[in-house]
Amino acid sequence: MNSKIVKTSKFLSLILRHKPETIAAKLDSEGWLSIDELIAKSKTPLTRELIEEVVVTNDKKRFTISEDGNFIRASQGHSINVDLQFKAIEPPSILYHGTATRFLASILKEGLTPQNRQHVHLSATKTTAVAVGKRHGKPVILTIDAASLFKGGQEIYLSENSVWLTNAVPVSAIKVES
Ligand code: HQG
Repeated sequence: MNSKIVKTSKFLSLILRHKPETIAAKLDSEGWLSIDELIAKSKTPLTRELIEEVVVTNDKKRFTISEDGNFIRASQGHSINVDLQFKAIEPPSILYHGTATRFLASILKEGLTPQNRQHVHLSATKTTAVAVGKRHGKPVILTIDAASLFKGGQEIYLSENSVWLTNAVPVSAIKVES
């Protein structure tokens, strides 16, 4: 991806997941922002073509454009309070969470909690989990007993861009990969 696309993707993440107030914009309750408003308020040069290119080429498909083409939102990863109306579905029996070794003691004491985001993020593959963990330091993979969470009635969601999400994971459902 070229640097203009990467820069725009990071800008969209900031506005659509974390701080829309940076450009004095407000997301609706489901996280949508009008594309015209985004372009008008953005301080960096933004065009509809550039936005569409970011949406289509984004490695993790982080953003979605509404069916009518007028709105954009992030598919997951928010720290602000939005309701993406996820539907709970049955997860694979095992999911993975990549984290850094420095967080292990705390995680094994209190379980996984969303920290600054709305959900705990889980992956279907170890490879993704390693990449996620590396962002924080020396990676370590946790195996999550998603089947037992599901059987216990806990809601687990799959975002449009295939990230598994849940509210928290208790210590009893976590194993450290050796
Ligand atoms: C850790 C990226 C101490 C947790 C990725 C993680 C993902 C605890 C960190 C998405 C803890 C939070 C999310 C506890 C959890 N004590 N540490 N009790 N519970 N933690 O960035 O999962 O590129 O908010 O293990 O692909 O790393 O942004 O979450 O290390 O899907 O699209 O607290 O971000 O996607 O860090 O990553 P994050 P994450 P994007």
